[in-house]
Amino acid sequence: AVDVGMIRFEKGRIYTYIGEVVVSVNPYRAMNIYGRDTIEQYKGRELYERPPHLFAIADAAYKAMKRRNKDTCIVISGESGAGKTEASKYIMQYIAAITNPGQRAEVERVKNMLLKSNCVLEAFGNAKTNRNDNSSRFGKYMDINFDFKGDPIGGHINNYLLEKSRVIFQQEGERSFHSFYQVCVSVYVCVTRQTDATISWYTDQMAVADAMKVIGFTADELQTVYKVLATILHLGNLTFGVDGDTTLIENSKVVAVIGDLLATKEENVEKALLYRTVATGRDVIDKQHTAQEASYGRDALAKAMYERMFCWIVGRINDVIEVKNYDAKVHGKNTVIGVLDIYGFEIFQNNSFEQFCINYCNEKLQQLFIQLVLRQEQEEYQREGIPWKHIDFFNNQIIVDLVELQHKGIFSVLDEACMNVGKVTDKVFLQGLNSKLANHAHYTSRKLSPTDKSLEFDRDFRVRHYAGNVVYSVVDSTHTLMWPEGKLKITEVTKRPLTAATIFKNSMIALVENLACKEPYYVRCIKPNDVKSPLLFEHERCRHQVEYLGLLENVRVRRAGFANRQEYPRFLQRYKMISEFTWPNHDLPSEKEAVKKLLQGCGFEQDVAYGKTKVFIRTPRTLFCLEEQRTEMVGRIVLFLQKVWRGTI
Ligand code: AOV
Ligand code: MG
Repeated sequence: AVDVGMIRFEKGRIYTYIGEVVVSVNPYRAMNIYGRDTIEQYKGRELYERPPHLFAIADAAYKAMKRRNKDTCIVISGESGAGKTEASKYIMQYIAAITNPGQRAEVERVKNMLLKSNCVLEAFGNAKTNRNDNSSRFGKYMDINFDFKGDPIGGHINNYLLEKSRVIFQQEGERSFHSFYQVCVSVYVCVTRQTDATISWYTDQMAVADAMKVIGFTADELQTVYKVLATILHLGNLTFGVDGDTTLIENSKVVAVIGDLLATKEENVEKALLYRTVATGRDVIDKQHTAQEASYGRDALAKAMYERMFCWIVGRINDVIEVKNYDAKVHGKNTVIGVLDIYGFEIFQNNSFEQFCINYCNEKLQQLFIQLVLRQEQEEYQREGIPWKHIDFFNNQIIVDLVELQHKGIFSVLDEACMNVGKVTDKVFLQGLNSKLANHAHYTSRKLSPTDKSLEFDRDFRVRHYAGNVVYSVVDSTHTLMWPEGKLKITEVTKRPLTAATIFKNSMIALVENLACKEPYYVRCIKPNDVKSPLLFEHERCRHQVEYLGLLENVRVRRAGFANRQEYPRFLQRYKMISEFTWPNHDLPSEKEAVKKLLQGCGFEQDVAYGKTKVFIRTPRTLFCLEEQRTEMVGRIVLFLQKVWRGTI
């Protein structure tokens, strides 16, 4: 399978099907296969009528939605840098291109907004990492709503856990979110000499500002966004010291700048950074931070500001793309195509809470793939009355449980630790994990594997994920998470706000439930090498991905089953000219009987099975033969008609 992949990659054929799953290998170069002419080739076609392409899967999802009134979703998965975000954009472009033939102004407006939102979200939610120069640092699920005509009338974006720690810290070779460089360079380009790099940030910034204006952000709102970005940058310059018993800010000029940006007095900024408010009985008092606490607070503030701004931007986009004035009674059911583009599985030098969430998210999606692809397949054979023998999969449910199980899972242990902040340290948290998970096949730490020097005592634990082993560091995790996520009023006796871990877990469970009730289409992205090369197909690396993505089992299910299936009328319409029994018309009692007769006549009887509504074809070769014969016949028929026309017959 991998060899075939390599040959296809070298020939520039980056898409391959396993059944209805598209496998995509990142070409790392511009491909001339997304233009208007290609779109036309795929529009309204069946999957097997054209070479494999993202457009075909987008069309299949669209057709299913339109013809059968079903909500569908396209789930794009693969590790960091494999090409998910690019794929999601091509899919959206395709859907935009094939809809609204009537050019209705309102629909055009909606399409424009949906497309423009990508640019804005990427500016604020993507960053350069060591795995991908434009890595998504948030998860994104976008619903596109369609009216009864099949035209987009709105949408909704759900965003998942932004990797906000990036605002204050980046690993070697990485960067913060694009937005910071764009805003800085805009100032810079106006006052000083320009280089290619600055020009590119500058033009990006112009494009983002333009997209934001189109979406409906006012000039004031844009200014506010820039001020928040500037505030965060200045916060990063603040340092704290001590004088006797008092903690103080060493560079008070920065405080003045921040006060200016936030339109508040310097004293307020100082107070916010140097004190915390605590409730003692009925009284509320201000307690001074130590210098270290103050710098933790500063970082937490910077992260929270960025995250809230990001969520606010998503919210503003949702306001304008939300479906308005749709009356189901008049217009019929409003259907949905969901497109999921999340952060891919990743392993860094240092992996912390956020990598843990990202990788857990990928486990959840893998679980969904296993269930749905197998379930769909089995259900289809059952429904159609075709005999079927079960095929085994590695089931990663065990790893999902390791993370999310009540009372025993890693998130639960973390939540408990966060309940007792102050008393529970990172070390105690790790001990908690060790005692609860000592016997888990996918969990270990230095205490449990004393000879394993790759793990540090009191700092690391390792999870054997479906896609590889990842060592996570617990340092600062309880600290990072103790900042409450919900709204909290200090004097009220409130329930504990949910922790970031619980919020994320709940959002993932809801996401998977939502996807599971739609008809899913899959794009499985493969990263051919780690150096972003258009020429290099690293065999072992690809083999590994094929393995963990479950593609081999996917192929096996397909092999044991049938590569292709088509409803009888459709099949007959396409191939009837190759058989004397069916061309130009047949006199058999049903289309099913006609298809049987046709296939018997061609000698394909051994390679097919007849279901209740569909004919199942085992090997793709049979389909190719049918296609060839059809092409030949069409040629002959055309020739014949030409002769009739010229009067030579
Ligand atoms: P990702 O979304 O899967 O990673 P991207 O979609 O950002 O990965 O792809 C990474 C880079 O690969 C892009 O910036 C392009 O340079 C290149 N690339 C991907 N797909 C194509 C394509 N079809 N044609 C040409 N170049 C492509 V992450 O967001 O990191 O998980 O969190
Ligand atoms: Mg991405």
